Amino acid sequence: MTESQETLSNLLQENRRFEPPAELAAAANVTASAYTEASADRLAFWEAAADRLTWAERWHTTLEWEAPFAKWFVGGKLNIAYNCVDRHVEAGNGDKVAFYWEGEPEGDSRVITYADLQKEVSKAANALTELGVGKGDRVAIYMPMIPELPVSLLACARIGAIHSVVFGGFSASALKSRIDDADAKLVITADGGFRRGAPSALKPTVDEAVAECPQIEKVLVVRRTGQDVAVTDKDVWWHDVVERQSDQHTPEPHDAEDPLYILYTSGTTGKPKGILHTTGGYLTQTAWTHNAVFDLKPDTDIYWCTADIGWVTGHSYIVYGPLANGATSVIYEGTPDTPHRGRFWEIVQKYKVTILYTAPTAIRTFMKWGDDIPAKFDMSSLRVLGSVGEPINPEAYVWYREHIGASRTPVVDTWWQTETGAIMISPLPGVTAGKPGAAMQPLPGIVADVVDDQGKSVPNGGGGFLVVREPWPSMLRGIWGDPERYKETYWSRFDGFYFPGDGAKRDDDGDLWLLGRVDDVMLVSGHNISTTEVESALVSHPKVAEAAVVGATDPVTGQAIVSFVILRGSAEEGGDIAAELRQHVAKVLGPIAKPRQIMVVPELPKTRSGKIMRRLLRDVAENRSLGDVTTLTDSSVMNLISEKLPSAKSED
Ligand code: 6R9
Repeated sequence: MTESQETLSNLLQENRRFEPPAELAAAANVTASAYTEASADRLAFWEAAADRLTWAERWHTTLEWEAPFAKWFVGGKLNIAYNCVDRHVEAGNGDKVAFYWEGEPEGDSRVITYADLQKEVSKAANALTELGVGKGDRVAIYMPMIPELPVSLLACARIGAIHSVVFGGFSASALKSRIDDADAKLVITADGGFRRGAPSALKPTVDEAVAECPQIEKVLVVRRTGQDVAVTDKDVWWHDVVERQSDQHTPEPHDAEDPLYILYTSGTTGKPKGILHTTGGYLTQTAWTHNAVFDLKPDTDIYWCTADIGWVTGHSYIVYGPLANGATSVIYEGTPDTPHRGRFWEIVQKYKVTILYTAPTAIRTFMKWGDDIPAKFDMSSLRVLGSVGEPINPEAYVWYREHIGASRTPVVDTWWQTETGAIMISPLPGVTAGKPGAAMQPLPGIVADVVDDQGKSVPNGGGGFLVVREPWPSMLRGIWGDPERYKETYWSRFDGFYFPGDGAKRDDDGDLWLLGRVDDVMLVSGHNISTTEVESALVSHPKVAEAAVVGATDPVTGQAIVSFVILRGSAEEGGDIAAELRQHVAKVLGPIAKPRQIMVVPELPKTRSGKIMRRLLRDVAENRSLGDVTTLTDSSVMNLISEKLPSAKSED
């Protein structure tokens, strides 16, 4: 094979290995035999996973597959809220804590048991019915991270209404377009939430959106901050309508393929896609993976996923998976630096958190803030750490394991998407010898592969496109209202395979490494180089906390690598840091991956869920005017970066 035919270069070598702790391995929920069982009979494996749930009626057909449309557990009936709440109360666990809720203002906390949750969800379900919401109706939810948010999701699920959660940081026009696309009839919101030490209003944004959405009949408003709000004739207060309801409600069984929710993902361009998830398969896989990947022991673990419920990670791993498993979870309303940069570790210490699930962007921020901050807290309760959202750079993985997990805890790097509904590729903490930066192997029951541009599997040591070869229970059932776009987006690139849009490599041992979006891959002198590998090489330098790289047009090499780096708290910008980092990358990955340009910046542009937005950095690198910045967490970041440009070092 000539170099120009290679699909994606494999440059990064990593030799560190972390065996599972013996104690964890000996008591693990899932052992290596799960892989052999699932490969011997995949459908029987998923049937056993579905049997962990309580069904009102058993399915007659495990899978109906008319590519690309899947139906799982056909004929089965169950109620998701019953599975997540009532059945635990019936089993005698009503006094068990479902959520330790921690508000951002210190001292503002609530403890919610499964019995409390059953009452709250029943009242909310009764209120939704009174407000005219029925099975199949769409409900838009635009809320801060308060207990009424999971209660609202579960109340919708209980009555068979379809929720569409819109992240509380989105604009009025983003909210309006999502209300319109799903044709929602009710909005659930709050006056505001607490963020960065101050009340942050939500209701005015809802008012602006709803003013242009005649299909919205009512807006149900939780009083959280006590801010002044304008009251419109559609508004009803949660404390008026929900509180007076009966706390008894009989859950109806729903069909396994009844819709559960829509969640919009923006993708890189165009109109947001309303990803549709259904009932039986979704709960089966979220519950199974939560039990397996985090080795959840519901009687003793305290589990904390730091995502916002507005993202799929919050749907699957704060609400549905953990509750189906009867877990005790922490929910935190606010930001990690309020009122101080040790807030997360203070929460771990306070609740004796045993399992922590967070994102690489957060881990790199903690690295930047310095090792001394987590060192001040007692985090000896932790036993499993998870990562999701972006590739985790090997150095960030090792830092996480060492400074948060005291070099004891396994780190599970979990790859999945809004579309996949649940974790697809991940180590198992009691089975896998982890490699920093690798998601390792598809979970039992998942058939994934890395292929070249012709759809042929690449050999060990090769890179290419990640695909999923067989349907899985929690897969998206389509894009709301647009089956053609569903086929085109996910099923047209490789015949018969699901294409998630990510690049990956299979290392010499056959383990998988995720290499970022294929749209971001750089073509340098005929080599396809992933942004992830160059970023990880930069982050492996002791002075670098975070890095983003993009390809910019270059007269000689086609594209050249341009890097943006944030230095660690302790590192000084002085000296010729650019030359030092360029040399370092050349040493780690080889001269082909040496960046043309390195810019030290104070911040990087991120989406509201914390993923680096390379598209905007490409505009900067190519001296173009900036594209759409409305999905940025903080649009002033781009000004900070542009101001730094004159000091950018360009060589070669
Ligand atoms: C769960 C979630 C999905 C995209 C996905 C990929 C990236 C997520 C990752 C990862 C490498 C991981 N991604 N987890 N890349 N390693 N462990 O993040 O869903 O917001 O839909 O994003 O995120 O590029 O395709 P979503």
